[in-house]
Amino acid sequence: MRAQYLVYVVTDEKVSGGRSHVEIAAAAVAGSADVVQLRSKDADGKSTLDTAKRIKELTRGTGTMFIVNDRLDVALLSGADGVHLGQDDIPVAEARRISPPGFIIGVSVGSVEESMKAEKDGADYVGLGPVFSTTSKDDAGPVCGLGLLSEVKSSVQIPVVAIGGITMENAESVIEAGADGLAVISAVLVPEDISAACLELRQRVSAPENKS
Ligand code: TZP
Ligand code: MG
Repeated sequence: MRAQYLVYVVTDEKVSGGRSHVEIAAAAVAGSADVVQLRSKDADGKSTLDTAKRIKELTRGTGTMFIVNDRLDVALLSGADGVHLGQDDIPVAEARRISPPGFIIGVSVGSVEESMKAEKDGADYVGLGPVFSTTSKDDAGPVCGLGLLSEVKSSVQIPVVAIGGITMENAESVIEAGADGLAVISAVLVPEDISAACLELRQRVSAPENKS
């Protein structure tokens, strides 16, 4: 089955009101998120691997894919569905060489050129951002806006996941501009009920006949 990226939850313990990566992931699964990405910037390898293994267990057999940010080693050792790589991480082609068949590799991009290169190198999807300004990533780089999102969408065949400053209010505009997925931190981790926020985000971008 083709991978879905529509509701793509990125974990972040700094904005989740004390909830851990594992708790966030469990809530995302309960909220039928398509993807949960473990993004643990400060923890050491040992504890990141432990966290990843626990998230792998709770996503197993669900409709939620599990992707690890940055750490290909952790992704492979935990049995994750994929890895999300930045421009300065291990190149896609090298990552592919040691990954199992069907392993998902996503790449962060900020331009049409980077998107086309990621596709040529064999990425399964690109993560374009920040589409809007964000307070969740200090070095997020310049805002792309919806115009660049549309340009990227028409330049590559692989799914385009938008990230950065996406809210319940602007989500529909991001999908209208061409995004296949909405990667979010604060929009779903700040609310008290993470699962309900995941469901609401999906609802906001569903076809009118599916909206309640
Ligand atoms: N990469 C680009 S922007 C961003 C990341 C990880 C942060 C997104 O967080 P938020 O709270 O959804 O703006
Ligand atoms: Mg990264």
